[in-house]
Amino acid sequence: MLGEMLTTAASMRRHLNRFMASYEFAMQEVETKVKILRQEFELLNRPNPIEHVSCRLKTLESVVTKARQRGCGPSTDEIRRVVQDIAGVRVVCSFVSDVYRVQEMLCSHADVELLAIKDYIAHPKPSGYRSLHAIIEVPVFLSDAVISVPVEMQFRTVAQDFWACLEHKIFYKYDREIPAGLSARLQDAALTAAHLDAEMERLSIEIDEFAASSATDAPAVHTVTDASVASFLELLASHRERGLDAGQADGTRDDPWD
Ligand code: 0O2
Repeated sequence: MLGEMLTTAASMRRHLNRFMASYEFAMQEVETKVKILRQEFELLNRPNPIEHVSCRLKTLESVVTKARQRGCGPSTDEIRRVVQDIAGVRVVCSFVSDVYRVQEMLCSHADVELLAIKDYIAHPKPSGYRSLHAIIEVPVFLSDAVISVPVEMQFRTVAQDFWACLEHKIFYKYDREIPAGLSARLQDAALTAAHLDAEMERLSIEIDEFAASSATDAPAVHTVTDASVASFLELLASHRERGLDAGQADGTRDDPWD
């Protein structure tokens, strides 16, 4: 009897480890997507809309608590379907327009399925909370199977993030019952943050317009240095020389870099 229980417990542990690992892998996949996007902007010398990215995985205990609250049975398939924020990736952007742009870029990847969107920027929560949430599903390739794993993505501006992090701390400090006076001040602060976002975006647009009107040349791609252009030209010259040696004296041979 005891032996049977131990075997069951061991197999349950393996199953739960695998279940939680699938979220860890999905989270890493999504984080990599954000990092690649960010690096692409940097490499191409384009203004980077992503300020920072962070990830969090719920503990198994809080997954179980949430599953219970949602009336979920003890099946991991059911929990996967019902509790969709076990893995979370937060992307903090410079401006509100970037929030929507980055969300669209990431959610349009061929391997990403968008399950739900909650726009708390267009429709802030009564607390004042503003963020764009997307529940997505990504494939996770395991040794013997491919599984679709949901990840909750939160997209917000730096100002919205500052507000949400502080409010979150206060929320827990007051054991989820923030006094009315403090709530009202937090709502005011959320509005102030929204005004700040709007003003910073207006300023940024004006600065971009000014830069565009006074620009004399297209920005150089920073990885292509003068030295690397020079070495390419040398290679081209030596290629031409070899072409002549090989009997292409008429110079009609196609230039591979043209
Ligand atoms: P944590 O610790 O950040 O994970 P749910 O919360 O999932 O049961 P719902 O309606 O599906 O309910 O989720 P919702 O409202 O979209 O919120 C999901 C997450 O958004 C929360 O996760 C918070 O991270 C964040 N959030 C939502 N509302 C507020 C708010 O008023 N203030 C702050 N600071 N954050 C908020 P968790 O699991 O609650 O917390």
